Amino acid sequence: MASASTSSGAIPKIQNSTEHTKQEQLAPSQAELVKHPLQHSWTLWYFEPDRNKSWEDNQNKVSTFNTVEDFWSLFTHIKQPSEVKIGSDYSLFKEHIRPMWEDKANKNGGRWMITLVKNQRPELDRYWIDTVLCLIGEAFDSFDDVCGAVVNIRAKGDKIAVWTGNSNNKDAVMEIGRKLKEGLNLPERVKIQYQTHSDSMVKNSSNIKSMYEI
Ligand code: MGP
Repeated sequence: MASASTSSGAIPKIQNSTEHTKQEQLAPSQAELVKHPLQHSWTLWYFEPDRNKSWEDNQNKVSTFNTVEDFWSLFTHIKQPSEVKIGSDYSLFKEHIRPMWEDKANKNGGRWMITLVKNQRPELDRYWIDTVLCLIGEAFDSFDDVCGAVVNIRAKGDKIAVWTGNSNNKDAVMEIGRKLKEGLNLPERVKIQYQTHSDSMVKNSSNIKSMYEI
């Protein structure tokens, strides 16, 4: 940290109370305390793979935040996706939407999925944070259709998905897919697929025919 010196003016001269009002003197420290609000409150969930529990019971709420500062303090304290147990998931959803097909906000929806191959593990954390920033920074015009995002940490290849609320809102779905691809800096030749949750409920991800592709 740079050291403060009186000659540079970094340490302010003490003024008597007639020179400045009390409010002015308090202003700098109060400004430091003001947090920058996000448009929405978001909840981070962690799925811990435990065979003795149901899928739903393995979902644990980590924390809810609604300011930029609280987001960073949470995300710099938790383990990165590449550091957690294989079989785990992180999910970041708008508060009040549970990260599961059954939630009323998700049940008619689907997900844009980025499937990584095994040797892309070193890029996983960057892709995840860029996805999260697209969400909380509201990069999408069709933001109301966005429900949340999930990262699956898997030995067979990691996956990142953005979940949307209505798979029939084609314009919104396509806009979200295009912005996601841009936000992650994915080259044109890399394709991302949109699958409906109603298909995911009955098939595994590699056997599903995609509804859209970009
Ligand atoms: P997964 O964790 O989404 O992907 O689904 P994984 O492990 O890569 O497997 P694959 O099938 O995509 O190849 C694994 C399993 O978790 C599903 O088959 C379901 O049994 C369960 N599961 C996943 N999700 C997202 C849900 C959900 O929203 N609700 C419920 N009830 N079960 C789910």
